[in-house]
Amino acid sequence: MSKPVIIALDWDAFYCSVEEHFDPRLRNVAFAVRQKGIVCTCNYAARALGVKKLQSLAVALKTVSDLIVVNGEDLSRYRDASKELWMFVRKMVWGGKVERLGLDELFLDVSDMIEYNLEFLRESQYDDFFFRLSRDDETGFSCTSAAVAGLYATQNMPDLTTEDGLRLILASQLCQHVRSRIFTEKGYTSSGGISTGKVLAKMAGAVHKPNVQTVLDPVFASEFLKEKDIGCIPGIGRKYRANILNSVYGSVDDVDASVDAIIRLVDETKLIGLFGDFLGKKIYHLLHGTDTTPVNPTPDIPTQISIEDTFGSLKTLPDVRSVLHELMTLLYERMQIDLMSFGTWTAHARTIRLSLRYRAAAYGVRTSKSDAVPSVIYSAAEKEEIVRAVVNKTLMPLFHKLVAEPRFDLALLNVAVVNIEKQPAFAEITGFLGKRQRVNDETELPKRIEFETEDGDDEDDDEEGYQTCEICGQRSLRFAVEAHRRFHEPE
Ligand code: DCP
Ligand code: MG
Ligand code: MG
Repeated sequence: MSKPVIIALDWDAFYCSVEEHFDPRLRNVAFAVRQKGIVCTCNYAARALGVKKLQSLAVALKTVSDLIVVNGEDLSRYRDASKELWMFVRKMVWGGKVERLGLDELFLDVSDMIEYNLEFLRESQYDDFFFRLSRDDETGFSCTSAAVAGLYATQNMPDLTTEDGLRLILASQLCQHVRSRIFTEKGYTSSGGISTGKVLAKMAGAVHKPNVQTVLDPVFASEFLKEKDIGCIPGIGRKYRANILNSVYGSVDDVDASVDAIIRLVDETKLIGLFGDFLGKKIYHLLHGTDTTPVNPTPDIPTQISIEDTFGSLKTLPDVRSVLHELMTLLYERMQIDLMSFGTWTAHARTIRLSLRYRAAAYGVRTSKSDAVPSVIYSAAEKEEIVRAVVNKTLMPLFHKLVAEPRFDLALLNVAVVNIEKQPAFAEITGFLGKRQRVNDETELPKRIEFETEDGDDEDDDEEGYQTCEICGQRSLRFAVEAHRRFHEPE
């Protein structure tokens, strides 16, 4: 069995690109998109001037005093653009094997498209040939197998003399074609990564940005990974990084967190001891570039949407309430991404479920209770109000039904919506991306948002109540910080 061929796409400065579609004059200026006091992203012109993603707005304005700032708190236009781009790309991939990750990333499993086209390449004696995008008609594009389209992640290009190398070279041509169609037909630039797994493809795609694609032959995976901090491997992240470093060095500070160092010190057995069988093996493969998690095509409407968090120990009702508030906020945002199109709920979830695991319970043993999804979720009320209502009227009562005793000690909370049905009234709505908003040249660019911050150097704690954990860097709402801090405490 040959290895799968995966393309990862990530839209460049995504929220900025969406804003530029609404106001094309933004294309020519440095600007940032803000949410609360944070620059959630900025365009590449602003990055060239020193503005950074996820910087506090106060700091960004110190760097570029006349920075244009656009309010990005209403996610609906980003959600709609994201969905439209996903649908567009999905039509180009056989079997619709496209998985969405968040709003701006896609994984395409193009293995069978590449396999089929390898034959035509052989027929053409490994010369220029016609890449067929369809089995039934003659759509496709001319390409050459002699060179990689785009750049490569290490010093070496894929080996043209091996079948795996050839597959990646064909996939790079396909990726180029897909990206160029996205640009010409939808007006979005993207960065692409091409490899034999999702994680390697995603990491390769991040090497050269923006509007560039990068190939990584897995033969060079260990060379590619060896100097990287283990925390930048998607799927490891800060939490597991801290666990690994603490177990190896007894500290997370001033230690060698490179992949090379860690794989010398930690073998598979040790990782299984730290994280359990499933996660331990997964982390082992992530560190060795051999993760084989398949592309899981995102359905039009998911069967369930679920958000959870784990804790060292969660013991008090106020902590439970604050965690539920955080989880419900994330769940509501996910529901909006997955179940809304162009401002309309195209599907409703009927049931909401709260699950938990006691600290003393065996791994995988959960208890849960469900209730009807309250109608407030689909109302026009503000997010904060909706979340508060669901926590108070549905989730806390469910929690009390699940946990009758005054003393408890929890290791996991999960909130999910299930029983998701398409709204019968929903008719296909065509998108806005093809249309450019008419702009009156007389109108001015968006005014800089007047935004007062206490003198802006304190990036750790913003006035909206977020605080950054000094141990792992996670941003939590202030009321959740206590619960989060306890997570770091030794048991
Ligand atoms: N985003 C956010 N908060 C975060 C991370 C991202 O609101 N903590 C939003 C803003 C981004 C979008 O998600 O536009 C996609 O995130 P990326 O990390 O892919 O960043 P960009 O697409 O903006 O830039 P890049 O060109 O680096 O991919
Ligand atoms: Mg992006
Ligand atoms: Mg991204």
